[in-house]
Amino acid sequence: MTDCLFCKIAAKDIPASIVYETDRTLAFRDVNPQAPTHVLVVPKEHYENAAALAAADDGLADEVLKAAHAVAIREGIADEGYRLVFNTGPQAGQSVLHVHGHVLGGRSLTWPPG
Ligand code: IU
Repeated sequence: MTDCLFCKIAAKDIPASIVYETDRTLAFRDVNPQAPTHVLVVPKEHYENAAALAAADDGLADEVLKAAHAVAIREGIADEGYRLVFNTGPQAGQSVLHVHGHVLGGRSLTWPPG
């Protein structure tokens, strides 16, 4: 998608702090981190949100989930625990319409979210 920020990051047309990559996924640091570790995991292919990714039915959602856990291991937060969040749609506050999982950790996280 030509006008999508995360498509441009996935294509390396816009720089990002990349922490993990596979053929079909990319993980990069959030520019406005909400925790000591705050990494976004995206499929390189454009899907608007988690619902659209889940409907893709080609194993890509599984790859994104595995990439998120690989990021947690690399960041050293897999054992202590981390949060994986997919804001989906306006009421959840999704602001970038290219599905992304937030991998958050490195501090104690409160619940419920705001
Ligand atoms: P959201 O779930 O759509 O609200 O999350 C979008 C995230 O994308 C948010 O945490 C932003 O800080 C982050 N982000 C980014 O990392 N780089 C950017 O250029 C832009 C947003 I715009």
